[in-house]
Amino acid sequence: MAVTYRLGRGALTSLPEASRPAVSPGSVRAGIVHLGLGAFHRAHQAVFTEDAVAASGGDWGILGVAPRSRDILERLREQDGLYSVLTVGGGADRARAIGILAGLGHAAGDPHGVVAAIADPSIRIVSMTVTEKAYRLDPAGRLLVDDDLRAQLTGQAPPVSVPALLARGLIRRRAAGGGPLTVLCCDNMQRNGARIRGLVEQALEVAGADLSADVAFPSTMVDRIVPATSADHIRRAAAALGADDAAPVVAEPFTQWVIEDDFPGGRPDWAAAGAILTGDVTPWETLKLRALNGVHSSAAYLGALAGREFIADSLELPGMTGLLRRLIADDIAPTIAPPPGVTVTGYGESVLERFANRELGHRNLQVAMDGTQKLPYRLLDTITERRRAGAVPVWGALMVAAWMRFARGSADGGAQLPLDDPLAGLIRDALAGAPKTPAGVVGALLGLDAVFGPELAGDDVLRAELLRWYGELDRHGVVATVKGLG
Ligand code: CS2
Repeated sequence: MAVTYRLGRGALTSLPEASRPAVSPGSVRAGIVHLGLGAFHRAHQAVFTEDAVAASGGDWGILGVAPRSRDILERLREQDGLYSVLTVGGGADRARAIGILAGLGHAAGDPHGVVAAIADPSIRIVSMTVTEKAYRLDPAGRLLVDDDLRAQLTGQAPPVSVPALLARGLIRRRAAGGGPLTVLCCDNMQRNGARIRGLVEQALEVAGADLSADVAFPSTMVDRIVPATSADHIRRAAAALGADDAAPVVAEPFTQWVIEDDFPGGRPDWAAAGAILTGDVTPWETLKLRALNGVHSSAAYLGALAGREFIADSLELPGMTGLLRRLIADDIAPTIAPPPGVTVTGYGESVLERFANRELGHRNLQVAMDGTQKLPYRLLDTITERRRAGAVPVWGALMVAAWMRFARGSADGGAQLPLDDPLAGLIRDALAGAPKTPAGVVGALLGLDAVFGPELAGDDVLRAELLRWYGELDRHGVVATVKGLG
């Protein structure tokens, strides 16, 4: 009988050669504190960083901090910080163990330990993938400071939130002469660097401090589809690896990272790992947020309403790819000046191919969650720009109407849809106080200032278009509506 090993340092020599980490685990000292140990970071930045260190060296190990969940920490601890990335689609499964984690931390359990790590002079980058909602920003980009956050910022409560960890970490670092630092946001938000700078400045102000000149906030565009790991993925990772792994992540073959090159404390040689270092990320991030994420969310809302489980199923609805192509060509493309050598429609085609990767098992509901946080960057910016140009973004409006139907909490067939969103309470209150007619629902949701803002809410042309689509979806359902459009 074959012996099954558990992934860990002791099992490395038993792994197939192609599955072994590119660096020797534990041999690389930490130079990066990363907040957010979720699947995306482990399949993206961690891989780029391991490859960069393997190519060019440097003390750039990652101290991975889980904000809340202890579960992932325990699994990783039992495996000496090792986990595998299972790449699926376009051929046989491939699993590779990653050994760049140099330590593990827990923000909820030991916030002061995380603050101390941020202040440590050997750390020169603090990066994060904590999802949009963790930044507590309003649509205008202002930090929402409530009593709880104020207490965290002023030292009356433990700094467990992301703004408080950053602010208190920077204050302590400055006092200790920790040296230059880069704060690197790797979440899907437009101008993510500038946004985090604004957030940190505001948080420091509340804490009675200011930002030292040697902290940089470059923007980044991150891209790799990394769905939640399923039991099937765990089995497949073990088969590809020849060892059991309790913390694998699954990803598509494609990966891309575009980074604004502003690192006063130095950085790993990410270019050697295939990242693009540039002076201006804006064309890349606009392209990605609108032509990938905007299209992803659209497919997710329509697919979920039609009762489909996975993104790949949504794409198979008759008319769907044709409709998404129209969204890209008619509404999104005119708002984008793409990077040199890239066309928006060509990019859109590659995106649709990636979404069709059935092996990923990417659930519509996963992409649909946190809609109020995602919609602004993904669809509403496109709509705002088209309206300012005097155009009617017909397809964009359909997608927002689909979100509005999704927010009601039931699919076309009557099945319940969970509303997993930090503003779920506000949405429910708004809907409860409105007539159950299309005009009632559209009006109530457009009135959510935290999502739409006055410009869109006051736009009668957009309101009429939303109402028209909402009515179509209400009368005919997604399947019939999409079939007639693609
Ligand atoms: C997705 C993204 O879950 C979602 O909202 O749209 O996570 C998407 O898979 C990545 O941004 C791709 O890089």
